[in-house]
Amino acid sequence: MKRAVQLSCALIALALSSHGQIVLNFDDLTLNNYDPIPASYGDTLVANIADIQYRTLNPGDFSLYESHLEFWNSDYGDLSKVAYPSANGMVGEIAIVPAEGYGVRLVSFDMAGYSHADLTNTVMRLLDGSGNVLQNFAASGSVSIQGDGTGPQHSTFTPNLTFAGTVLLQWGTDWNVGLDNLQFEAVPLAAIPEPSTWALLGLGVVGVLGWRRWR
Ligand SMILES: [Ca+2]
Ligand SMILES: [Ca+2]
Ligand SMILES: [Ca+2]
Repeated sequence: MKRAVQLSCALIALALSSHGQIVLNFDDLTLNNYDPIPASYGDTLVANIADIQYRTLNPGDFSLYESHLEFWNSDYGDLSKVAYPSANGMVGEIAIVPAEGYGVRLVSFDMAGYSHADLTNTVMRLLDGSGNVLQNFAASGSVSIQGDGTGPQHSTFTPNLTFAGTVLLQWGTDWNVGLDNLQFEAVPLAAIPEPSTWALLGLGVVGVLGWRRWR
């Protein structure tokens, strides 16, 4: 029993360690404003991530509008080379699809308003591959995004969310809010405790304590 608990603790420590993180920043792309972000962009940048996908969605039902995001070089706050939805009023989406046996830890991302403007997202959330909301930043209706230089010239969000499958980031509906510096990594499924695992671990700790007391 004790050995099992130590093993579980070791796996949890692995889940919390940081290694193999990537920052998707679009900075190595040479494109014109309004160009689509290539569908293959970022696919080979990090081990154990099978695919990164870019989409623009309709705002009402989140159905597909176009199978890409667009690229802009500058003036989204102090960010350069950013991604934004392909039409105004739409929702941008990036999907991080892990390889078999892996999940995703989404560490952080930056957003800023064009052109050097403070704006708002009315949609900003993380979802799993089935469309279940994992985290809703706009639960109160909107999220302020910096950009005008009065205060920070961009906003940084640090969800640090680990999930045992595909993670989607959606934001909108103003195409003058751009995304940059999306930081994430692949995490082995074995290192991602599920709620039931936590419960078993708790029982294990109780068991060890009980065993010690009995001794
Ligand atoms: Ca891709
Ligand atoms: Ca960039
Ligand atoms: Ca400001």
